[in-house]
Amino acid sequence: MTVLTRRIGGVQLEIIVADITSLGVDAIVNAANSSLLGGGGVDGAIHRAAGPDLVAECRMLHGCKTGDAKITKGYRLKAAHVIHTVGPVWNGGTQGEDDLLTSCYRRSMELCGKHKLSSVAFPAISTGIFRFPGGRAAKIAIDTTIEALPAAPLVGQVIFCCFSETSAALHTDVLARHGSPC
Ligand code: AR6
Repeated sequence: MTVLTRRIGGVQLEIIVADITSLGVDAIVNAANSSLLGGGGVDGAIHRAAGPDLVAECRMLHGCKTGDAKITKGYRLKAAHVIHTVGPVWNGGTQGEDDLLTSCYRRSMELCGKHKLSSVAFPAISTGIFRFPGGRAAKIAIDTTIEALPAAPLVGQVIFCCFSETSAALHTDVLARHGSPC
């Protein structure tokens, strides 16, 4: 379900409520852990939908630091690629959590640029098992992604794929202040 669509230059930014594993975009972003070997939440759902070849490729990546991102193929997913990023665990906000979450979105967009991707979908990184406050995370997600659009010049569609109406409302508050209606 599409909640809000905005246009910035040639880029369409959308907030939707959906299961990210169902999306046929160039890349879906995974809120992974530093092992990259799977887990719960959206990470578990992506690995289940992609099948066992995904974890086999992930094993060859030798993990990922918090705030960084790595790319694999999408295997049985409709998405051609998965960008695995590791968000921070929320510890009250004094352990560099904002900067690390910012880095997740920036590094993911840089990978979109490097691999010449044209569409990408993000989940609300760190806001589940890692307990990052949803409103604070939504502002970082949208502001950082918009700032990073020049790093991914072929991207024409960015989806913020929320898993609840509450999360979508938090993202809508932020995105409504940017760009123009479609
Ligand atoms: N589609 C879209 N969003 C989803 C889906 C889905 N299928 N499933 C959950 N979400 P979380 P984190 C939302 O916990 O907080 C794993 O064990 C969810 O509602 O998946 O970054 C990893 O291995 C929330 O809004 O990720 C790590 O150990 C958002 O996705 C750890 O969890 C992120 O929630 C990462 O925790």
